[in-house]
Amino acid sequence: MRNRSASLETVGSEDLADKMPKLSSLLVESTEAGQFALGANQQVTAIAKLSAALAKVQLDAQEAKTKAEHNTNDIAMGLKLIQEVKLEADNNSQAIAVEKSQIQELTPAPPTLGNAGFEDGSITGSYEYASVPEWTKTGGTVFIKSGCRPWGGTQAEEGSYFLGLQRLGASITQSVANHGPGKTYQLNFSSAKRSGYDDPTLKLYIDVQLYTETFPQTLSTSFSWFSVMYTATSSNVEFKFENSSPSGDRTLFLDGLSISEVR
Ligand SMILES: [Ca+2]
Repeated sequence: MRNRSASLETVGSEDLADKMPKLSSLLVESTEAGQFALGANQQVTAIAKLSAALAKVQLDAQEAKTKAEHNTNDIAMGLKLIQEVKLEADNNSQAIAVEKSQIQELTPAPPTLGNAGFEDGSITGSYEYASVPEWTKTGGTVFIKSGCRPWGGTQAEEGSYFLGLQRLGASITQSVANHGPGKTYQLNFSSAKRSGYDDPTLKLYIDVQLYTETFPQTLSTSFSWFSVMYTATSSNVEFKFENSSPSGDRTLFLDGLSISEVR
């Protein structure tokens, strides 16, 4: 669950100890998962964990207060529980009471393509056939420096490099997490063709579904923007760009990929 907590926004803060006796007892008795209700509509599943360090540090005091911040990975539904607990130790027993709880809503990190502008993978001053970090590739994938003469002098859409898928079957694939199931997104990319060669065609797959096999217009040797809408069915969505041209050198240029949510 990487990139889960990009930022925190407080949506509620109140003394919930009385409302969560079950959680309080869980904190004392075990580290098992507990499920409890918050308000009328919110159901939060939390694994109530107190770190060993917290207990060791505090339990030798007669009374101590501290704040326990639970691992965000243990909180379902994008909510984070922060609790202020009081730890008391007497001769025979150790007790932990929840004094104050605060619920924070995690703002999930947006789905983001890695190496989306192909700036990572080569430092060539002209062009270089290479694997593409963050992507799984097949066939001829070539990093091309912006303005490189042997590739027609095309300027990168962004940064210093763009990627060429040289022939039929050349492809790059990447799975991107952090989508909201059921939400609609737009995949944006910029594309161009190699100067002096026939037009390439593109197969764009999103979660195995073929979205397009040709471009809506003849590709230019200068980059142009394209976009495709899709609806996520799970957090992970796989993107595959594949050169589907007839045989011969019909290099397809890609640069400036991004994902934006459609609201
Ligand atoms: Ca670039």
